[in-house]
Amino acid sequence: MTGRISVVKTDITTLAVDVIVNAANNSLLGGGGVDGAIHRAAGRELVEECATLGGCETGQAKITGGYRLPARHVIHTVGPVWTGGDRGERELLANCYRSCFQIARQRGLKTIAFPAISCGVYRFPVEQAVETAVRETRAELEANDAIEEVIFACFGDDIYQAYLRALKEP
Ligand code: AR6
Repeated sequence: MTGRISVVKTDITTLAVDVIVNAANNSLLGGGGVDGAIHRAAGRELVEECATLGGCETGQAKITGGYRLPARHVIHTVGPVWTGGDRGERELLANCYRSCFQIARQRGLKTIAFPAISCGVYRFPVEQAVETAVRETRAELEANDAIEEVIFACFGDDIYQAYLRALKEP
């Protein structure tokens, strides 16, 4: 299973995969962090398509084209803001991964790259977020042979190391 999971230190906007995931906000109209980077690299057609989508609820996901990105598509998902863990944050984050995989399955997308959803401005504890990402990805790969590769794109060393640790766990 781990053979289909890669952890790389990279800017997600450089990846030529079927789809990259954006850690967006409920408006889907852009923002800072990875969201800002994806919108800058994709060009203004991306925000124009996003504006037709009517926003997105936390834990859900919506797909657009990739425009000037090397990736063919972008799945925009909205992670939870961490407020201590008693407002369903863990389940909402798991729902983000499930929603993204559901779209990938429906569209036949085989290579998918994730940023560390909610681990920046939304302040989700990194170890717990990474554990959720790995658990949901393993469950998907077990159930879905069609996905060829899942890449965890890490911007910082702390997140990169956290993924390596989580993937060592059975
Ligand atoms: N490639 C890969 N990872 C990146 C990149 C990049 N180019 N840029 C940042 N990261 P964040 P969130 C990492 O804050 O916590 C936005 O304003 C970053 O180091 O982008 O889900 C949205 O509009 C961190 O590990 O997303 C929302 O309002 C991870 O991506 C809000 O931020 C996520 O950090 C969403 O907050």
